[in-house]
Amino acid sequence: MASDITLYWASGSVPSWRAMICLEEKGLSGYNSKFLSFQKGEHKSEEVLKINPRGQVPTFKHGDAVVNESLGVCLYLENTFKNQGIKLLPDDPVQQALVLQRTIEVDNIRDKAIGGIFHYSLRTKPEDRDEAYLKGAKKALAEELKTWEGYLAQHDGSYIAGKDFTLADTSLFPMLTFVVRNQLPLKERFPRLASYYERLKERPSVKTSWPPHWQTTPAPHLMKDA
Ligand SMILES: N[C@@H](CCC(=O)N[C@@H](CS)C(=O)NCC(=O)O)C(=O)O
Repeated sequence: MASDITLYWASGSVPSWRAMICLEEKGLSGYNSKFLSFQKGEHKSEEVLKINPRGQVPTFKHGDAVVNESLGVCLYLENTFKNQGIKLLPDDPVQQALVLQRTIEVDNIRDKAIGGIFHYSLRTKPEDRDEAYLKGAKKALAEELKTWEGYLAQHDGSYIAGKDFTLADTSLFPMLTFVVRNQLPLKERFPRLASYYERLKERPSVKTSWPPHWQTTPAPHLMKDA
């Protein structure tokens, strides 16, 4: 039951958003939603550290079951609420493997966008930034997105692992939104990804769980020239 579930999450956390989309897709929108403020350090509170020693989000509880990795949370939800809401993992082993592959491959975008560009830019003073490094990092991100543009071409631009919405979309969409928010010119460079983004952003599970501060606070234009 949704009321037995608690999700600790933070606004702007891509993995938190993935878990939230999965909860919505599985028809569990009545879960206990515990918003944590990074600014106030609430993710390091005793309540969170007790069940997640890293003090990270998302942190998830369902009765006595505790799951801390966002992918673990989504797989747990799919297995526990198999016959409820949207089926996130197909039964066919070949299709399932593709969905899992795409789901895990999203880490390549994360490493390039968040690790390679976002964290570097925010943690390095403008005068200390290595512009040649940043240029290379942006090129690597653009190359990565080209691969995803190609994936969409294989499926007539519907969903990222085929004709149905799956776990892979719950992983890709939040990450893609992060990139769009940082002003990467998706429409000009990656038209299939751009129309995928436009379509999925209207999905009810996505709209209800959109990170609140992303609706009100602009991001630095870190990927404008990627
Ligand atoms: N692999 C984890 C990543 C979790 C993670 O890195 N969460 C970040 C926010 S996006 C966090 O809580 N950072 C605070 C910290 O590490 O202290 C997952 O997918 O759930």
